[in-house]
Amino acid sequence: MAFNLPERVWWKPMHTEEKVWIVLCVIFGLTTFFFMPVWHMIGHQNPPSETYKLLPSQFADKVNTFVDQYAVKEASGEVKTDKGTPIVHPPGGSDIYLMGKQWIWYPILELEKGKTYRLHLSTIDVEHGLSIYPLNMNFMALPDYDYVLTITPGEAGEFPILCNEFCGIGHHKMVGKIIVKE
Ligand SMILES: [Cu+2]
Repeated sequence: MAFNLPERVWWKPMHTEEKVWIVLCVIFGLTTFFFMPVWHMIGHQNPPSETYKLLPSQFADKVNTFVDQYAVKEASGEVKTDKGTPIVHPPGGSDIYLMGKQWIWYPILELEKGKTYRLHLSTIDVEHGLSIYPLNMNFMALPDYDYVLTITPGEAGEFPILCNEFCGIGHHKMVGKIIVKE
């Protein structure tokens, strides 16, 4: 077996087409880079950035008070649930709460189409990601932070909500629901 030395000058000078491509790529990269802050100002696609710091136990208390106040009741007086999770119907314009915990979204929100709500999002254990399906929307949910999203459902139906941050062994089962009524 023989080893051959590489040619002393192994590279070839750049071809004109290759130079053109590199210049185009650099221009494209720089344009998108400098456009980022511009898009932030004029893009109208940033979530509202209202956040509060609070302990997970404080958030859990708020969620429990919210569920007690607005839980949907069966004719028998029992709280209506879906697979064990209570269904909550808050009035339009109110503050509503959604809590991520290993491995459910709690509670199930029943909202009215066209009404605006202030959705408080947080978790009481680890980081979770709120993904409202099939909308292309993802929001990070972090313990110790109450993240407020102003939402106005524009379409009636049932919208599954998924967790999109790996949060442990039951992550794939972490599916909740938002119900929007006409
Ligand atoms: Cu998860």
